[in-house]
Amino acid sequence: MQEKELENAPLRFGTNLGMILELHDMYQEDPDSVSEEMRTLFESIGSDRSGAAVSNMDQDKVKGLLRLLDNIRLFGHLKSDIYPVYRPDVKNIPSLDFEDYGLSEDDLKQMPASLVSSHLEDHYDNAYEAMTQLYELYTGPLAYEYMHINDTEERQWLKETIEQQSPVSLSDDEKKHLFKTLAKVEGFEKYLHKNFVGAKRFSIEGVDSLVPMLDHLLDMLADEGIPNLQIGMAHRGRLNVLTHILEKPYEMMISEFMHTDPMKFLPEDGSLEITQGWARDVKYHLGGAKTRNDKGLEQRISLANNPSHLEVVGPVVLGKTRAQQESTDHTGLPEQDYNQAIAAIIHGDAAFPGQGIVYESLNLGKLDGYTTGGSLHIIANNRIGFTTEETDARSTVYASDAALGFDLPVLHVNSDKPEHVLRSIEIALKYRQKFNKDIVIDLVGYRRYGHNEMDEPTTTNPMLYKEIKERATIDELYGSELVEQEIITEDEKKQVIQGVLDEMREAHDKIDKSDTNVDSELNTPEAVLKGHENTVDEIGYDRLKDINETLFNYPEDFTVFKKLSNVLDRRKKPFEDENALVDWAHAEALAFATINQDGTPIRLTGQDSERGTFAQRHVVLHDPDTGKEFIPLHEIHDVNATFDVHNSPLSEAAVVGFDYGYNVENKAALAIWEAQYGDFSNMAQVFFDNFLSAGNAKWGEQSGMTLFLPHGSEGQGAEHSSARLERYLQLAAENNMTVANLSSSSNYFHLLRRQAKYLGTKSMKPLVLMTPKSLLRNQLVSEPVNAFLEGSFREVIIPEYKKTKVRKVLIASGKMAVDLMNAQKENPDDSILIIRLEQIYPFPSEDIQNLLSDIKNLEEVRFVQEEPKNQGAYHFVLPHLLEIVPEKTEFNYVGRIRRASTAEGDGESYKIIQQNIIDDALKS
Ligand SMILES: Cc1ncc(C[n+]2csc(CCOP(=O)(O)OP(=O)(O)O)c2C)c(N)n1
Repeated sequence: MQEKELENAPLRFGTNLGMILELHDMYQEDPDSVSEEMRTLFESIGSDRSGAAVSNMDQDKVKGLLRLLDNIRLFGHLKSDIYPVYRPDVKNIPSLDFEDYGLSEDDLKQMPASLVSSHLEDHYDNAYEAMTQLYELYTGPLAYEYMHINDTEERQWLKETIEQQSPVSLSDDEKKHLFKTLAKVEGFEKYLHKNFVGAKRFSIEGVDSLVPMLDHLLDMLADEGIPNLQIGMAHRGRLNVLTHILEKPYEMMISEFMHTDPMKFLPEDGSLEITQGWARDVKYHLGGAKTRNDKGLEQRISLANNPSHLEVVGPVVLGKTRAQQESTDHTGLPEQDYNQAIAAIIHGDAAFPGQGIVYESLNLGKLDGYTTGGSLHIIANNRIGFTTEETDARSTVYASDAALGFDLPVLHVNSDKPEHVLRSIEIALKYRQKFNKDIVIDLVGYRRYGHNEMDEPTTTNPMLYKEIKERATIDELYGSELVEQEIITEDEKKQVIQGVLDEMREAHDKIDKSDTNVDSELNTPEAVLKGHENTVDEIGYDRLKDINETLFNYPEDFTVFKKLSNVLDRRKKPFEDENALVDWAHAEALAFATINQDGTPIRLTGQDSERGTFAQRHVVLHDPDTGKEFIPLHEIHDVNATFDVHNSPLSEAAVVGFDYGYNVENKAALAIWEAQYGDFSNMAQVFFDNFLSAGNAKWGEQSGMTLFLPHGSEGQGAEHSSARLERYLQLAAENNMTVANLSSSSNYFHLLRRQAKYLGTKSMKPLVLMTPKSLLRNQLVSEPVNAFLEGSFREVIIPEYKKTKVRKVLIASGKMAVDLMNAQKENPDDSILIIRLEQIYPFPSEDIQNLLSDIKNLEEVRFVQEEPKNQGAYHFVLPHLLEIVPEKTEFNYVGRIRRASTAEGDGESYKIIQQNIIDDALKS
């Protein structure tokens, strides 16, 4: 016991060494003044167990040694050999020279090795030898930052793993394999550089050992029985990873440089899946998936499609990983197996500290709804971003420093020391497997060329490039090391390097230059154009009633909070009284239940989505006495699909990216993200612009992600009024999504069911739904049960009308439509017909045109909206309406004027302005 506590001492007290030393002083004065644990420690320092020498030793020397050891572990990385070129000038680093700790070589030689570390004691005769060894370990080409970690077990484990590792060394065969891999990585870039002069490829050179690192990761994943690797990365080195990790054939890659058809060379065995959209994308954004079987386990390696926007693919990859880890074919919550998949996210050194999405994504790491059991983060650190050097790129010493705040270990490794690079990924994976947490590897290298291969970096970064230009490439460096070690001969080295170039030449020669692959039509596929049909859905009364009853099957030992119980009990009424109505949230619960029954798993996330921002949903109940949770939807009969719901962290971007990725991987699931207020969704704009709306066209990446965006001007000011409907409508084209703003609870029910029906088909597409706020409880939106039993989604809701009476048709959506209906109810006027535009995109031209041509005395069509004229749907619907409004019929806009802000900041002004719009619209 005593022995163990002594062994752990330097690490367990970590950065609190100063405090320990103070306690030691107290102990010397009065042993009872410190805790028992401390007493045990201090007694053992003074005991014979550490050698009689220690008991007689000057206590200050012992303290000096403990301080030095602590500092080696804490700050060794600052003096480490992790920079192949251009060592930064880091000032005011704590000294790690023993003399500065009041110690001489002789002093250290008098002390036992066990004082340095228990596991070094058998290997070294004294503290001097052990300390020197420790110093070399912590300041070598692989350096460590872990002393900041709060969890003692983790810190202890890392310390032992780091300090007890065998020396970095490979067998001769492993060295040869590593050399060959590096030769391929380099040869690939060199061949393209020479043969496609000036073509952008974002060469990996300088951080080449990323590829052997990933290759080694695959070996280890096979040993661990993890079949899926999800990779996310930007442009840098991507072509190399595609070629050497996903084994995209050289012929395919070279075809892309020649603008010939790469698909001709797609392996026939189906092991490589490459999708492409009809609009296509540049080659360094394309992903793919490869099934490999050469590591002793069938492995699927996916590289996510990626837009230019740096780092945004990170959460997408996390979502994809989570989807692969979950089984969703049973009732209740999904079951997650961390060993089904792992994410490896490769970052840029300028982008990692610069882009906030990285921070948002790291924050997902330990959260119930988002964890993937730990991801591997690798910073491909070439020490420059475009032309910006580190001193202008970040305020911290390392590119990785943001990770420290998340209690993550960071391993810094010199990219030109490939054997250490392999060791780094070994430690990283072990840590992930042990603690199910993220870990960061900072792979420190350089960038051989400019940002792309056309740039001349000496123009802007002369001192850095002076060193880089003198640096030999890694195949040469490592090959020469092997020659020196007599593992290969100089001739063999040359042959391997030349062999890669020959192989690429052979592939190049197979490509027919005239076989051009230029498509200027870019036709949208039929299945996409076909879209979603509104077929009649027969639910049946008994089925819905059974669902509704089951929602109240609380467990016997579960108490529902009284106030809430009264609210929920109202949901019994519509099945007891035909005049009682099903409101929005009730309709949603019924939709979720039937969708689950039809076999579709559901995942709903968003800030406070379990309760609902407007206290409307209550999909998770909490026992007020025990705090226990209960999800009534898990009680529904005959369900073989999960219902999962999570309150999200206060992020929009990362969580949207995550759920987009989730749905891309698990296309059969209804993945819904809900904004707290739609206004905040623009924090995730990049995901709507670059993935949701365009992913299918660019990459053939289909998603059926659903967005719930509370929308509506209700006098709450500029920031609780608008989900920026206009943004989605501007992105809408080629049937790429559905955009809707509803005013009926049954229509909501049917739209969710329609969305679910198309999941997993070629016609699946995202749904962007403006959801209500005050309308959640508005009687005009609620409907009786029979509206749910049989029917289909209505893109336009046209009430009954008297053909000969109608003079004016008003078209409005959502809250505006309901406000108009409300006003008309008070002052009925059958010359004015209000039609509700529920689906704005695809625009239901035909339905509206049929109506307009049915009304013989039609004088005017008014489009009425609550959003300012430059916002909302107006600009989108205008050309559609102008096409279908009959020639002699007047067309007018009724609504707010053009405004810079979304809504009035003052509730009283809002009321007056809104009333004016209603009055104007209903003017006969
Ligand atoms: C969000 C975003 N902002 C700006 C850019 C333009 N850009 C492309 S690469 C690059 C530098 C990236 O540097 P780093 O992260 O170090 O990666 P490297 O290219 O050096 O591998 C910049 C600024 C971008 N692609 N994405």
